[in-house]
Amino acid sequence: MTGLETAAARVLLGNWRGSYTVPASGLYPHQWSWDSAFIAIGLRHLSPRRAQLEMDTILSAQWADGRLPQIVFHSGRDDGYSPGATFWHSETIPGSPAVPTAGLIQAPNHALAVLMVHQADPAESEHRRFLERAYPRLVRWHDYLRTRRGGETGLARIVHPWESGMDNSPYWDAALASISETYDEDIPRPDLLHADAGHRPSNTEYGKYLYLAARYRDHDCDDADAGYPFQFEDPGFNALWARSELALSAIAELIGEDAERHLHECDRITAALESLWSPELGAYVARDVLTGERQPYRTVAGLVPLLLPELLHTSELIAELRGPHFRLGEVAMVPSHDLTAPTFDPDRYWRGPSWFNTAWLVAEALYERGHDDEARVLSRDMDEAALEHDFPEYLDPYSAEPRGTTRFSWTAALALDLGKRINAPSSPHRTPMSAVDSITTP
Ligand code: 2M8
Repeated sequence: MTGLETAAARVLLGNWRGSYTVPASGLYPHQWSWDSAFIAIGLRHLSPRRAQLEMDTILSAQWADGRLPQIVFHSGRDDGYSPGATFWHSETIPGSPAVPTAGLIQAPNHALAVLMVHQADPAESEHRRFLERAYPRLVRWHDYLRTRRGGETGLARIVHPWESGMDNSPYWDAALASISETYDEDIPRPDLLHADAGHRPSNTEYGKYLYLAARYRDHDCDDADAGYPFQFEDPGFNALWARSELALSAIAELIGEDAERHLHECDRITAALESLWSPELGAYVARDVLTGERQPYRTVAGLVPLLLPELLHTSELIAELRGPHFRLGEVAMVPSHDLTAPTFDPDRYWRGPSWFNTAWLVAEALYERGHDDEARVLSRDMDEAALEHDFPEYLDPYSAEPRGTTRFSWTAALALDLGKRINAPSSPHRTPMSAVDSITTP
């Protein structure tokens, strides 16, 4: 094993909790939805069975209406995270699963992860009927997005910044500012015990986050609260949905189900994404469903549609990535926000720093489109920063200095995945579990 593989395996083993992986042991001590899918993509190289279990565990927290929850609180306790199991009281909400969860959702990257986990060891996957188990759950998850979250444009809407996974993106600034209410109880910030306040969302933002989450919870998370004040169509979220439909078509093909319907869905969502294209910015942007306004910001979410084979504005997006706003190859990985915007902040969470999951998505898209050298540059950036700074959550794009917490699971998983596939395509596809078992966690 290389140094990166050994170190990444240590992080993933240290954050493993028997049937799932926490994103980081102090800051995020539960199972997060899109984190699990990203983590499984790396974990498959170490142990395809563990990666399958990771996905089985998140899929088994599905609600009766098909949603996959943002967070699963397996311990049933808050464990120093806010808002936790006590805030959500999901056991009182009709349709919630037996395990306590949050009521919100996160971006749908799960079918993509399930397919990649299967591909790591098809024989083992077939033996355990992994795809047969996952497929109906993934179909119900996507049905939830289409029927409960779908709107006139054909895209799915998110009802909370947390659902985008990019919590304090400038996309949400105007909508949050127009909400006069805030959470009227104390705003707990246990996160600040684990990360610098200057790297995290502000208290004002947290007041709005908790107000919106409490309101959603108090309407039984039923998506039928007509006056609900935050509803957005996000390009990253919808692009992952379309890409996951493509993965579902491959899964359906493998198990003898109808693959065509998923290809059509992928095409339908890809076409619908055009309503988020901003000709002025030359970028895909988020749209406020309540005002109809497209948000005037370039963010990394607007680059995620590059993952879609039939995307209309591919060349513009690649030019955007290479140009002054994102400076591919000149700064560390891919900044989460336009480097030239007055709202850019190199330190603060999703308002500028470079993240490993979005670098992976962009590298994957570049690689698939034949831009191997640029994909490798991203992969090398990820490897170097991951090893040098103990797997940081995110980076200042200019200095490549770490921000947020460390020993962060998707950083380890995705650096490992790209390192294996893109940086070293001739190396063996996966490491036997015996090699992993010989590594002791600190
Ligand atoms: C961050 O979000 C959580 C809320 O979901 C938080 O700040 O407490 C985001 O970076 C999100 O994308 C990620 O899934 C989560 C766990 O890593 O942390």
